[in-house]
Amino acid sequence: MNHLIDEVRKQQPLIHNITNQVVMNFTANGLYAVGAAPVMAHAKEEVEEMAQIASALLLNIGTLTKEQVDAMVLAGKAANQAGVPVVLDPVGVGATTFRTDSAKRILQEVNVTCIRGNAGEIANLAGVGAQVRGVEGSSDIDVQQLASLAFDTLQVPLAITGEKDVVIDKNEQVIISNGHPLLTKVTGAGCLLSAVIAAFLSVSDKVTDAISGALSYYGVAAENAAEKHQYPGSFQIAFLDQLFAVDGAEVNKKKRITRSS
Ligand code: ATP
Ligand code: TZP
Ligand code: MG
Ligand code: MG
Repeated sequence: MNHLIDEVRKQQPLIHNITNQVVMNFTANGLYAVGAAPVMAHAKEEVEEMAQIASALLLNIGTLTKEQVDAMVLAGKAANQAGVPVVLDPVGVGATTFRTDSAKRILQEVNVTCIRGNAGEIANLAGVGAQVRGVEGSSDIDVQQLASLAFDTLQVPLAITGEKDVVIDKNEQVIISNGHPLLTKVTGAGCLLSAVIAAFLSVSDKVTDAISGALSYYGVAAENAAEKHQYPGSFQIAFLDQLFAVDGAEVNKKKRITRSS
């Protein structure tokens, strides 16, 4: 079966990003490397129009303000009306009340297609045991059990990423064990991943296939980059290069995925 990365490259989807100030440039370059077209648009005066012409919308609360959260809700509702998939990256949820309340507000007002976060963020969103320190988070609960608990509470397909990634919806749980620890030394590795998931969602109707396809592709690119570069600076550049270089055949060969229903 063809891997969805090849379909992303064929369709070159336009990804509307309302994202944080730390990762905007990395996200735009990463989406270009993947084969998608990025646009960053945050103003409340234009987000609805942009979301409706986009192939997918990313909402990332990494450097949120009240005005930006209002814009995210406007964009999300417009995307919902137009049938455009929406990804939420709840950066730092649990670190402050404002972050937690804002992510919950978005989930209440917008029909989100996928939530992607680390274990601490997802555990906080779901109201189960979690530690979050700034934008980094973990949970004491086994990650597969956490995924089930979080899905039961949130009722939104989600991806919990870390050493192994877990994707869950109402039908199945998928585990992807590609990736490399150097990704944790590059700021925005998670944020870009959420934008890449948005691109994959725009070319597939099956949500868990889109998310796990994005995760396996992203992990293989990181593994390739780490074969040649063991320091974060050169790894970051090599990773962008590998996002560009890796194709579906290579991902199909190297992906490590297990499924349970
Ligand atoms: P954090 O802020 O806690 O670093 P994040 O939002 O940056 O979280 P990560 O969970 O680090 O997101 O996920 C980003 C990518 O890094 C994913 O592809 C994930 O599989 C990969 N990754 C994270 N930790 C590891 C690890 N220890 N080994 C392999 N891959 C990892
Ligand atoms: N501070 C606010 S947003 C941000 C930081 C450091 C980027 C977080 O990126 P990621 O992808 O979650 O590591
Ligand atoms: Mg990170
Ligand atoms: Mg993150």
